[in-house]
Parts: sequence; structure tokens; C-alpha cells
Amino acid sequence: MFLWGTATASYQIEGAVHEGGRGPSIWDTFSHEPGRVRDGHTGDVACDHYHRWPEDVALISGAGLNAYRFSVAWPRVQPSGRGPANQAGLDFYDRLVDALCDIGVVPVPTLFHWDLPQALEDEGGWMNRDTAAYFADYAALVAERLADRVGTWITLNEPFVHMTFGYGLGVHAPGRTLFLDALPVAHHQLLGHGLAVRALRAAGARTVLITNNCTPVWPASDSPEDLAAAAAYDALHNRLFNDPVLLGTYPDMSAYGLEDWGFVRDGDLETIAQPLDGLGVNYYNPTRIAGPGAGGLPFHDAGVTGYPTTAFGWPVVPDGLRELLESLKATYGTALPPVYVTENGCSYDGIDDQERITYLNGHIEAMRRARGVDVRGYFVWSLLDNFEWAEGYHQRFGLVHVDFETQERTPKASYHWLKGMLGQLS
Ligand code: IFM
Repeated sequence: MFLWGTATASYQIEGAVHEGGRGPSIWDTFSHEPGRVRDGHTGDVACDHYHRWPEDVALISGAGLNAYRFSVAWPRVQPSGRGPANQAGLDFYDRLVDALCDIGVVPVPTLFHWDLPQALEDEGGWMNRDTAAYFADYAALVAERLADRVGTWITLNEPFVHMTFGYGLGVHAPGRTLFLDALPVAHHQLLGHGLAVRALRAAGARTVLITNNCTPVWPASDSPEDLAAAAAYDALHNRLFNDPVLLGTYPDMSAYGLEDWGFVRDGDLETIAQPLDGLGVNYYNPTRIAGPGAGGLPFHDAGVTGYPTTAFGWPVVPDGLRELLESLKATYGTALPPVYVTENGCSYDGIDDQERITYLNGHIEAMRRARGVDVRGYFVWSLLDNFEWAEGYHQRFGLVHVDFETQERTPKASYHWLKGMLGQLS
């Protein structure tokens, strides 16, 4: 069955940050620091999904979707990131999974969508190798409770973004500015992924994926400098996270002059390259790259121009999804497992969101045009307008409008369009 779903993430929608024994996450800390998030917004209440989830589940099935990708908040399950499970935290997801199964919606949990327990960050977060082992322990606790009903699991969401924005540039939690010294964050997340895959399988998980944020990289010109810069950026953004899980190797990162890879220990790559049942791919837009960049970087972002843009200013390039899917096949060949488009969507204001309809329709058609790729799912980001990280509540990605004063949900034109489209398929 092809999965037609929508996706959300715990910190972006749940709220109730002090309820059910939940511990603090790095996003609680970060969003409460002055100047970190636009207008001082926090996820304290968000969409109040923790209390309103039955209404949200009804919205999912009401659209005719057959899958729901959500994330489990690690600090709800282990308030300090390790030790025994907090049963109240697991109970919340247990009820959600039951409700989804009851109405025939496939639950697809993601185990880490950036809300690391603050207690683990206090010990170095993902710069600390031990976090990988703690992540696997946590994965086992969740799977022991849910794997009797959950067959499809995602370990990490967008480890590139978490490393780059969270630890490299400091615009996301935990707000560290390590620049290229953040590289161990990539490795420790990937190691955590590999260890978690083993734990999930031991608990009976059938279909296990990782979700990477991937972008087609367009060289700004055919000059040797721009071609080299594009290859370097492709290595950092795409291959650093796809190659280890699919091939068991790291890509050539020599353009970055990073000499100390001592954090990669014997056997790590074997652990990371656990066989996967699918690759989750989040696609938003291509990236146009020229060389070199500032501060010793081998590239700079030359900007994609000549396309419409979303409210966020992101270029709308539907065919980039076809290009991406086909390039994954060209790069990985038989090593590429089935692909799930685990996020695709756009921010626009308003309830009569005709631009979102055009966006989704164009991307779904582009996905269908991809040749030679076994695509098994497509998830719209996002079900609800929600907390868009450093942008707070200013970027609205939802199929459903949320009034953040009243928490009233109003399905947008795109929701009704999607329902009609899915109705024609069945
Ligand atoms: O909101 C995010 C999501 O958490 C991860 N992928 C991209 C989305 C839009 O920025």
C-alpha cells in the first residue's frame, strides 16, 4: 500500500511541556533565551496537540490520508535522557497509536526530531559519543511499548539540519557555533541511528528508515571552481548522511580540510550501515552553489532565482523532486532501498491557499515522473500550522490553519483539494 500521509513533530505541535512528567528539552531552553526565536515565541503551548490529539487524528482521517508521521519526544519518555521509561510519556503515544490503528491510519513515528533532553546536552549533546548509546536505549523503550502495533519506524529526522543549524551555526537549539568542528555531531547521530536500528529490530520493528533532508545541488556555472564547490556541498549536505547508511563509507570531504576523524572508531561504519527497509527523503528545494565561500568554506550559496517563492522565500521547483529521486538512484543503484518522501510542503498564509495546492500538485506529479525509483510514500509537511523553529509561528506550513489564540483548527483549501485527490485514487 502506498502511504499517503502528513507529518508533524513533537516540539512543533504538542505543547504541554510540563505535563505527564516530561523533562526539559534543548528547544525549551533555547526558545526561552532572548533573541533566539522570532518574537520570543516558544513551543510551550504550540498547537496544544497533547490535549487536542483526538481532533487532530480526526482531521487526518477526514482528509482520506492512510498514514501519519509524528515524532516521539525523547524527554517525555526519559525526562533526563536515560534510565527507566516514564510511563505517562509512553501512555500518550500509546493512546495516539491505538486511535490511528482504530481508523486504519498507519502510524509512522520518528524517534528524534531535534528535541534532545536538556540533561544530555549538559553532557555535550550529540558532540558526546555516549548520546548515541542513550538514543538506542530510548529507541528500545519506545519500541517495546509500541512495536506490537507500529511496523514502520524512522530513527532520525534531518541529521544534517540538526548538525548544521543546531551545532554549527547556532540558529537552532542547542545554539552552539562550532562551525565545521560540529562534524562529530553527524557521526554520533549516525551511530545512534545504527544502534537504534538494531534495537528496533530486536523489538519486532518491520520497516525501518532514516529521514534525510536532501537537495539537488546545482553548480552556478560549468567553471572548475563552481563544479568543485557543488561537489563539496553535495558531500556535506547529502552524501555525509546518505553514504554511511547506504554504502558504509564516508564521502570525500577533503575540500573541508578536516583532518581529525578520530571520532570514527573501528566498527562504527558497520554499525551505521545496518540494512534499511527504506530511505526517508525530505525535499523542499534545490540549492545553487558557487565557489569558494567565506571563512575557508569551499562553497557559497549562489541562490536559486527565476522561480516563484513561498512565504519563507524558498524557491518552488517541483521538478527538483524528480531530479532528486532519480539522482539518488543514479548514485546508489541497488544499494538504494525503497524511498519514502517523508516531508514536502510549503509555507503560505491564508485559508484559501491556492499556492499550496499548486505546490503539492506539482510535486506529486514530479514524484510520479521519477523513473526507476521505488517510491512508497508521500507525506505533506505539515498537518497543522505549527512552531517553525527559529521562525516561531510566523511560517504556516499546515493543511489546517491554527488560530494560536483560540486553538481553533480550520481546514484550508489545500486540505479539501488533497481529500478530493485521494478520493479519486481510491
Ligand atoms: O518544520 C520543518 C521540519 O521540522 C523539518 N523539515 C523542514 C520543515 C520546514 O522547515
